[in-house]
Amino acid sequence: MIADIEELSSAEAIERVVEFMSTLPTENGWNSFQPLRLYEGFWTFAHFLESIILAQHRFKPKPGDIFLCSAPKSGTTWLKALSFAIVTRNLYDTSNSPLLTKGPHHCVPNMVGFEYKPDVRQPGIPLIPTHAPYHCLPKSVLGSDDVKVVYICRDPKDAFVSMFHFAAKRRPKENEHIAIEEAFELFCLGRSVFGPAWDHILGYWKASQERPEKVMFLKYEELMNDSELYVKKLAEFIGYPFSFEEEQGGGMKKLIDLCSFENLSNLDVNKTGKRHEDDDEATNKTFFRKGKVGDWQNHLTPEMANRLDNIVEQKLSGTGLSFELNNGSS
Ligand code: PAP
Repeated sequence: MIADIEELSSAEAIERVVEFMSTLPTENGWNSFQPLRLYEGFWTFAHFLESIILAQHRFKPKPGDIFLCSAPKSGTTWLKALSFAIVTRNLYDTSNSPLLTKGPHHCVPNMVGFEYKPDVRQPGIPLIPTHAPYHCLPKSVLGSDDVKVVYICRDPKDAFVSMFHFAAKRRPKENEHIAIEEAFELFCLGRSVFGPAWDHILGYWKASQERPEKVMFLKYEELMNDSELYVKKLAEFIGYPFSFEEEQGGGMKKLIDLCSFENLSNLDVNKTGKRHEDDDEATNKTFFRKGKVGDWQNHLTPEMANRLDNIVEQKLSGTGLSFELNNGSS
């Protein structure tokens, strides 16, 4: 437990957090070069954790802030693109949106490096994305009536498969990638980035039940199945509702098309662009693979799928949440 870092200087706070992180349980995750640390019930990498802990204690919300939350590989890029397009649609149309020339992660950067930036928000854009579990959001946000939280989740089978491919692409070339069976075993034990996946989902699900006016819970599969319905709900929830004219005149549909997997993944910036200046190769494209519901069927055996389904079903039992839509047929 770390305490009393609210009033310290940035440098002192960072030092305290780094020192604290070195005391946390640490295990190899899916590779040996990026160990996972266990913090408040979740496994994650040190570079994520440092920002999460600092923000937990030191983040100052502004009225109108919107937190975009997700477990990795659950629709973060899509939610960022949609939310960015929604809140900036009075500044840009679909022919000059920054999304055409910058990746969604560039338009809406993560909170990583929280303490080093003068402001985590892009000028005029109240979107703050994070993979933090609900209970690890900034304390000032958990108690705030001014901040809205949107969470997107995805069937853990598809999220696992997506994460497995992502990790393979991002590993240093000299490192062999973990076998899918081994990664799956760790995932089922909860040992993955921001795992256990089901606890991440449940934290936000419960919060959305308790505070529906402040916490919105979306599913990747539902967004895919009926984009118009859920994008309309999203825009309303974050306080940027579509007008009747926008809805009927095709403005909303155009925005959905701009943010679709097909459109974004075919833009040059998302084929050859880098997320950070210091990346040595094109990284934007690693955020676009297939963009499908049910791709797990191509990578998991029926036994693996049953095992994960059973774990998730057991954990979600009695909560009112299920992934029944996501059987690969929707
Ligand atoms: P992140 O957590 O690292 O930011 P995230 O965006 O949550 O990743 O997940 C990436 C997945 O979303 C990929 O899924 P796949 O591996 O199963 O294909 C990616 O293809 C998918 N994705 C990215 N953009 C979109 C989009 N606009 N619409 C639908 N799916 C998308």
